[in-house]
Amino acid sequence: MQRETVLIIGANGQIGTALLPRLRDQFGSSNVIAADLRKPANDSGLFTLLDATQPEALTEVVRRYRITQIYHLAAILSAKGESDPIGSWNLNMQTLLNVLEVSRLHNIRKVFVPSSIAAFGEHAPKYDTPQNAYLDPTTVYGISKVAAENWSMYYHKRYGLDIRSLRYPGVISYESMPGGGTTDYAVAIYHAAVQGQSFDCFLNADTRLPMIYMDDALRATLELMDAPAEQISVRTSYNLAGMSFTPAEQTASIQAHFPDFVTYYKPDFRQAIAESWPKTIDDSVARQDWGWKPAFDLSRMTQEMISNLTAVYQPLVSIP
Ligand code: NAD
Ligand code: AKB
Repeated sequence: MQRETVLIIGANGQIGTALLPRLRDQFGSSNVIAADLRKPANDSGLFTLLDATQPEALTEVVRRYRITQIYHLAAILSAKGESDPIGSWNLNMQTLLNVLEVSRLHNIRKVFVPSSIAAFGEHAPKYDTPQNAYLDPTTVYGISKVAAENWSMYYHKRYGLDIRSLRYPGVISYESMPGGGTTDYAVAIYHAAVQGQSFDCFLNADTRLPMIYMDDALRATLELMDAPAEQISVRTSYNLAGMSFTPAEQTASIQAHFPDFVTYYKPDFRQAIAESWPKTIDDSVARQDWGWKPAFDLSRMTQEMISNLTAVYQPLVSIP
């Protein structure tokens, strides 16, 4: 079997922080190289500084470590992207095109480039949004995801690149804070609850969105990447579902643990973004092709988030 050497670009982000240890378990620590704009504070594994907008720098890393697989996680997310549309487009597209080109020129065996529920817009059905729904996103982030899906398909068809992708819902995790998305509230709410604080939610109480617990998101990623190529029928990006809930339902699930917990609803510009996205996702193609099945529902996720964040905050709270 060929030895694999894996590069994770954007390794310090919300997903990279949690994916890195899983890839180290799978491939061995000396075969996984984390790359980002800044060095992580609490990780002593193999790391290289990399600005993935710079093609020569990316090529140098791929050559130096003899990379065979790339997980490309660097991006500007939906809410942050709206403060600088052209800058966000440039970053999202330049890093993607650099990854595609270096992969083509250096015979990278497998590439993972995530998409998002943000690829959908006003004319996709809001419930059970199908795999092949119309894609007319309202954010620059969503536009960049649709473009990335099409570029991925192009490199697969034209050059035979084995590139795979998931349309992640909002990912919820305790390992690190999310990086500027519309679904960030669904992580921040747990941090407030565990610290005994109330929570100001930037979406309305009844705004239903598709979400997924990090554990499920990572398992989906690794299962997709491990699936035999002939089972992959979608080379744009697979719909992926975990659960769907509203801020009010999430608040109620937290109140089962902290009865006094209160959420105040103060919608801002992110409300319009959330309303343009699906409410529930039909992921039947992923289920059929490579056997996807989520394990976490809202109450199980809430239990895990509270238990893990309590372990994080307890020592801090008890310091006099
Ligand atoms: P994040 O914002 O938390 O992390 C992105 C990382 O990329 C950061 O550490 C950042 O420093 C790094 N980065 C930015 N520009 C870079 C550059 N030029 N060169 C190298 N690194 C750079 O994002 P995330 O939440 O971890 O998301 C990872 C991927 O998954 C993104 O493509 C995102 O669109 C996608 N996704 C995430 C979610 C979610 O809920 N987290 C949902 C859907 C899709
Ligand atoms: C965001 O809210 O921008 C991300 C996503 C769903 O892509 N979490």
